[in-house]
Amino acid sequence: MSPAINERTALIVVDVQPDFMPGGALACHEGDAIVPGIARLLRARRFRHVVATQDWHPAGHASFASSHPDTQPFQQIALHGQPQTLWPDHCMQGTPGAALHPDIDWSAADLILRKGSDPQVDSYSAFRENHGPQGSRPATGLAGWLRERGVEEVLVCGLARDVCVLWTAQDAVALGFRAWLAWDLSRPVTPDSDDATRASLQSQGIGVVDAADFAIA
Ligand code: VGL
Ligand code: ZN
Repeated sequence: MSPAINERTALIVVDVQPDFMPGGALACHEGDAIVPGIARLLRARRFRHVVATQDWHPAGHASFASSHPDTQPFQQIALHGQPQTLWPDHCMQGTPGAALHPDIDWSAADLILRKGSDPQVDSYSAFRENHGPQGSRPATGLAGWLRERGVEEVLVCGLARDVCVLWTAQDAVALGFRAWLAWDLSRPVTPDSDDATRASLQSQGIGVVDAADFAIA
């Protein structure tokens, strides 16, 4: 099955930013391979509602290994009582690596949603931040934005497949939307994560599609 793309479907393009490209501060495996396909998809204007997210951290962000003494990138620590992977410094506000990818024409994006700007809290999902000091996951407002526009179904693509794309699709379902992940328009930050990602998607009722399944002539 693939999504019936209509006025109740939104496309969510997650974190397609230079820092997640090969050679970038937090490179995704083959992250650049998705850029032409996403550029085509936006150019085709198939979607009535398009959201682009932008990872957008202040210097000294709590998700950076450099903010915690005696830690290394990709190590896990406990933060606000939850496991937190520490990352290299990335997507620092206003830097070229944090820009929306310059090879994509973003004109079709109705909403550009920045996330991760709370210095103490990471934010993978487009819908809710990670756990904060209060224990809850603060909403970004995206669910309300989509609902007020009548959206019932989301198609998620971008980076990273095993982190922000996955969390966004999972939250979409938890918040009552149908969700699909565009597999060939996403790439992981951890190369051997695909089996675990597919298992999570399947167990949560998130469909997997390729761009060809909703192809544009
Ligand atoms: C992401 C790790 C840290 C992502 C963002 O976009 O998947 N991953 N910040
Ligand atoms: Zn980040």
